[in-house]
Amino acid sequence: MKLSPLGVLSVALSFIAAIAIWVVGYYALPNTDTHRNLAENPPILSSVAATPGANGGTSTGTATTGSATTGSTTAATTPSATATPAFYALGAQPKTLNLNMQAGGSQANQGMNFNGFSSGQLVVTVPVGWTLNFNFVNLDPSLPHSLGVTTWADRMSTGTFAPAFTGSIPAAFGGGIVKGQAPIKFSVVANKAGKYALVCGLPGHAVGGMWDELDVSATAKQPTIQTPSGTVSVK
Ligand SMILES: [Cu+2]
Repeated sequence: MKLSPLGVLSVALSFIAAIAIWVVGYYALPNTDTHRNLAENPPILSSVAATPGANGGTSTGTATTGSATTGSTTAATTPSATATPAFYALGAQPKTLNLNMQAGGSQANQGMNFNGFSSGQLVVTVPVGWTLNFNFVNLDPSLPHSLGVTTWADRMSTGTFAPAFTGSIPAAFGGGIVKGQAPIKFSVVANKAGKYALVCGLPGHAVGGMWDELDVSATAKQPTIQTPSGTVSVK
C-alpha cells in the first residue's frame, strides 16, 4: 500500500496532535486520574484554581512585609519623638538664655527639685551681662512651689531671700503656684559676676534642698549646664 504525500502529512499531524493532547491532559488532569509522580512533575499553574492561590500567596507575603516594615519604622520613630526636650536653649536675642524650670516633675527630694535636681546638683553658668529668661511651672501634685534668684548666702535661708539681681525675686515667690497654674515668667540681667542660687520661696523648701546654683562668669564665652550626667555647652 502506498500513501500519497498528503496522506503521510495527515498521519504525521495526527501523531503530533495526539502527543500534544496527551501531554496537556497528563499535566492538567488530577493526579488521581493520571497517577503521575507529583514530586517529579509538579502541577502546572495554568488552571483557574492554581493562579489565584499563587497570586494570593504572593500578595499576602508582600502585605505582611510592608506592615512589618512600617511597624518597625514607627516603633523606631516613636521613642525619639517622645524624648524629653532640653529645658535650656539660647534665646531669640543675642546673649540670652531661656530656662524652662519645672518643680516636682519627678519625686526626687519629695518633689522639691528643679528639673529633677536639688541641693546644687544643677549648675547653670552664663557669661556676665547675659539675660536669663525664666519660665517656671509646677508639676507637683501635692505642693506649691516657686522660683527666684537669690544670693549664695541665702540659698538655704529659713527666712528672707535677698534678690541677686533686679527683679530676680518675682511677686509669686513667697506663695508659689500649684500644679496647673499659669507659669511664673521673669527675666534677669546677670550683670555682676559671682555665685548665686536658684531657690524655691516656700517655707522650708530651700533649706530642704530645693536650690540649685547659678554662676555668672567673667571668663565664660557660652552658657553651660552642669548636672551629675555631665556638662553641656549651650550653643
Ligand atoms: Cu518648693
